[in-house]
Amino acid sequence: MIKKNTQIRNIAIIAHVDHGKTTLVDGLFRQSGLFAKGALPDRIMDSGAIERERGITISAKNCAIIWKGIKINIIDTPGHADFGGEVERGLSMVNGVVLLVDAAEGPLPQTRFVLQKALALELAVIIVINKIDRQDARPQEVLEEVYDLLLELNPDEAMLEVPVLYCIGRDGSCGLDANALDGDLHALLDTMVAVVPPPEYDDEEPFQMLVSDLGYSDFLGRLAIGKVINGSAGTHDSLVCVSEDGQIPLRVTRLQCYDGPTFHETNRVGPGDIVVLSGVEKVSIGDTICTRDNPKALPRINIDEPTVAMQFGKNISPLAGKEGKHVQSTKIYERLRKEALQNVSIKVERNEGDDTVTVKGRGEFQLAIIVESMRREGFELCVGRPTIILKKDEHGKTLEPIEYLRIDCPEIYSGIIMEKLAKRKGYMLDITYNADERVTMRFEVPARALIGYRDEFLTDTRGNGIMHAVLKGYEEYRGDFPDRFSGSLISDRSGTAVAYGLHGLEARGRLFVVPGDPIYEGMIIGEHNREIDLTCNPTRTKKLTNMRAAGKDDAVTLTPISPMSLEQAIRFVKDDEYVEVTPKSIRLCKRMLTAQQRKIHDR
Ligand SMILES: Nc1nc2c(ncn2[C@@H]2O[C@H](COP(=O)(O)OP(=O)(O)OP(=O)(O)O)[C@@H](O)[C@H]2O)c(=O)[nH]1
Ligand SMILES: [Mg+2]
Repeated sequence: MIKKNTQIRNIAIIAHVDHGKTTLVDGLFRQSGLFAKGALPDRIMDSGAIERERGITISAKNCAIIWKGIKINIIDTPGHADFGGEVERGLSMVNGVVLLVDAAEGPLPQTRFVLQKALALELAVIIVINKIDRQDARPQEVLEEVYDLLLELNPDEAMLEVPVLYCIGRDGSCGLDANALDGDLHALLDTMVAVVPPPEYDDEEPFQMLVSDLGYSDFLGRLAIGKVINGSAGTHDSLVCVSEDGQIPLRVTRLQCYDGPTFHETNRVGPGDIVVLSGVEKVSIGDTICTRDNPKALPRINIDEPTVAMQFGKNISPLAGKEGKHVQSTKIYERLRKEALQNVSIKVERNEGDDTVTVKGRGEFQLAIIVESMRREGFELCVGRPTIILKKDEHGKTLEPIEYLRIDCPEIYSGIIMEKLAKRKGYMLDITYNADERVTMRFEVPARALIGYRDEFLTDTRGNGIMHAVLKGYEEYRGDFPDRFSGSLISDRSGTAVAYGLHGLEARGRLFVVPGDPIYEGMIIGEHNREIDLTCNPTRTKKLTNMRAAGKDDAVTLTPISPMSLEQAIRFVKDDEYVEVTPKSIRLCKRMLTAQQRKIHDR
């Protein structure tokens, strides 16, 4: 018989990036009496080092609070589109979502993506118009926009009955009336309990748990995290993990449940709860853990396909091995394979013949974060330019993803933007002239155009432009255009960069190195003004004559350079170039280091 576990609610918080999900979870912790204000750092769920540094959520994480005797398991999800797989994974555990929408920005592309996923799973929705303390907040207009989006995604009048709350997540305050908040978050918690259905289970089925996340503890080893769909299990039970390639017997060594941002041990777990089970080493996300007598796999979690691919390989530079401790390609492959176990939206394929690995994911930012984690762990590696994964239709025609791109910027920059997007096979749809001499332009552009263009856009608009892209769909390939409309300045020898040599090159383009930097043959030391590559000698010193003293002539003044971030470097390199990444340095180089090799290849 189908029953309900009325003691539990499972809820995910979803939104576009930065709309305040993680901050709201802090507020919910405080409201439930877990922590007093100021007792903990802000955004406690952003526990990863990179998450804290960048102030963004990268992986979806579970936590739990007790509200009026009911346990609410909450999943804080990331809002950045590249981590969309994490949202899909998180939604596999819940019956309802809180859709946060920034009261000034309104619904943005990722709001649509996450809401679409939630509606497809028929989850209960609670709308929270957040950050109504913003000076530019326009809560009523934003609510209308959210209704429009809801009705567009699900044209059913019932959508207008969805509960709406107004909120200042940062102050831990919400209410039904935007002009009179309650001063706390009880209304949101009450709504969660009232609106989100409790998890259902079949009391005739034996234990079944769907693994939706993996963790690791030095003490307990691998942790399988997920929702108990049916039945119950206790510590020391003998169970089986049904994976894609067979059944793995296991004995439960420990069971834990979420308690605030951490967990507590328990002897028995029941249906509907989200639990942490230890005792199985070889487990993947999507596996079912169930009884040995009646092993029945649940449907695996559905995740959208990867859209971007990037090559990872060992560091080919002559400076390899000086700054990192893991340098061999087998180590790199092993590390990436482990990543794919934890990270449902990435796929890792070893390339026969050339010792490299292709990693496929949902965006170049997601892949850059993997590179960043690896360099912090002491890896050295080379990575190539991210490329968009193309598809073929049933007639064998090549298709590519096309994005709707919305740009908002001062009118004076509209010309250069139109010109650059036209060169990248983008079509303009319309332009509106707004107040304060700004324009809103809409384009359809190939996704591959946006990889390098984002950085140029920021430079071209002096940081005054905003762009948002959302996938339109796959269309016929629009033809080739260069990855980048400039060439590279390539060092023709190894040595050390010298002020005199660099000064002579400044007229040729934008330099990436400063005097004293180590240089090697094939290293890219700058961006050439023209479309072709130029080899040069950045180690050149002034010829000494017996007439003058050397010291005086070396005192040239160079234009200051801003070092490239890892993400900028990845988006900058062309197909035949690599980014060399070590724990301490980011350098760029040609895949073929010597001029001779490159010449032979070009013939
Ligand atoms: N004005 C205002 N700012 C807020 C409020 N809540 C959060 N913020 C700010 O919004 C920014 C983003 O907050 P987060 O909680 O990290 O947003 P998020 O939705 O978790 O972001 P991602 O997980 O990266 O998608 C931070 O700078 C917060 O301080 C609020 O109620 N009012
Ligand atoms: Mg967050």
